[in-house]
This record gives sequence, C-alpha cells and structure tokens, in this order.
Amino acid sequence: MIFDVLTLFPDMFDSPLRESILGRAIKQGLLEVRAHNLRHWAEGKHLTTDDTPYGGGDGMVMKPEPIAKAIAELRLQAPTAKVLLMTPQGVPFRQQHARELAREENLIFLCGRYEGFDERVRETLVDAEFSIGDFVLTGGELPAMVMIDAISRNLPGVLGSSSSAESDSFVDGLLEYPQYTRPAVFNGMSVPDVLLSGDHGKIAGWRREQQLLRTLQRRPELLESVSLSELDLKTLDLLRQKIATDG
Ligand code: 9D3
Repeated sequence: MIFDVLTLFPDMFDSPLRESILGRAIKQGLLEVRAHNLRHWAEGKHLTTDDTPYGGGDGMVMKPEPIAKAIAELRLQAPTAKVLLMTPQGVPFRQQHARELAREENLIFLCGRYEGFDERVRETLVDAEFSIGDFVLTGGELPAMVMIDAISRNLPGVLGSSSSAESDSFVDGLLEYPQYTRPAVFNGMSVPDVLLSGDHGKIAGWRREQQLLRTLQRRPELLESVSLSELDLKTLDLLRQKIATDG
C-alpha cells in the first residue's frame, strides 16, 4: 500500500512511521509513506500556499491551486487513490474506517495548517473528511500519521502472528481484560489466583467477565453496538447488580 501525504511539513513524517512495527513493514516493502511538500506546486516568488479569507476574518486559508496540481500529479501514478482531508470538521475516525481503508492500494492524505482549506477543494477534490477526535491540534499532520498507523496494522503481514489485527479489542467491541506478568507479587499486590490456576476454561471465563466489567465501567456506550452471548448478558446482569449494591 502507498500512502501519499500532502503537507507543508513533510519532515514530520520521517521518524514516527519508520520505527518499530511500521519500520519493519516498510523495509519488507509492505507499505510506503511518501510525504510531499505542497510548496513544490506553489507559484510566485514566495511559493505561497495560503491567503487571506474572502469576507475578512482572522487567519489564513490554504489556496486551492497548489492542492489541485499536487493531486493531479499524484493521480497519474495512482489513478484510483482516494483523497482524504484531515479536518476538525471531518467524521470521527474509527477502527471500522481503518479496516476498510486497508483494502485500498493508494491513499492521498491532505494535511492543513492555518484556519483551513478553500471550500472548493472539499467540494471537488476530496473523497472523505476525517477528524481524529474533539480536540484542537495545530495541523492535520499528526492525524494523518495516526490514520496511517491504524490502517497499516490491518495490512496483511504487518503484524506478527502473535498479535493479529483480528484479535484486537474494538474488533469484538469490548475493552481488553487486565494483563499481568512476573513477579507474582509486586509492591504487595498479588496476581489474581485464577491466572495461576492452570485452568484454561476458568481463565477464559474470568477474562470475559473482566472485559464486560471494564466496558461497563469505562465505556458503557460500547455495549449498545456489540453482539453478546446469553452468558455475556447474564454476566452483565450480575455485574450491574454487584456495582449497584457495592455503591
Ligand atoms: C477557528 C476554528 N478552528 C477549528 C476548531 C480552526 C482550526 C484549528 C486547528 C482548523 C484546523 C486546525 C488544525 N487541526 C487539524 O487540521 C485537524 C484536527 C484537529 O485539530 N483535531 C482532530 N482531528 C483533526 S484532523 C485535522
């Protein structure tokens, strides 16, 4: 898969995506990240990529022409590439999007600085608009990296078999169960007995219960859109009662 990124700060993409799992995947040729400076397609003595807003107001707006030229040039190599605009007004990026976008061969990420993009870019050049959450960043570069990371780990071969993307939490819609490793006692706190019991059925049951408990306590809204077994529903009822009586 090839990720093309249009940005005023291509150097930002050098390090974060080239370490660890994605670094190995890039070396293996499973994916490629190409960050391009939008100034390359800008004109005039100052290679201007932004201008003041029509109608007045604070801040600057990204000019449409360099963006249009850049996308046209990238599409020569990648005619089917979808163009994704990073913007606080976009749809909130989710795991489902990461899995779907991993099926594309090429993606073009458009990252903005300043107050945003000329509306005509949105209307004619962009296939989808994404936000990574309701907080204000200084630009779309970190969101693009977040999306590239989340999409890449769904590509075949990127994760080792020990940690497949299918077994992720959010895939089955529940939060993960608590994990422990040695030592068996740390600062006076013991590992739950069940995990030392060697009874794999009992361990699986405990872990499922912990997943349900965590999700109930931390992200109850997730329980609405997850398919639960009869046993899960019974467990949830018991957990709810316990929480109610414990206060
Ligand atoms: C004046 C209104 N501001 C919107 C809250 C303007 C504005 C501020 C910051 C426009 C863009 C930005 C930079 N942020 C992004 O480009 C961005 C972003 C984000 O800030 N949060 C979460 N997801 C994203 S995706 C792109």
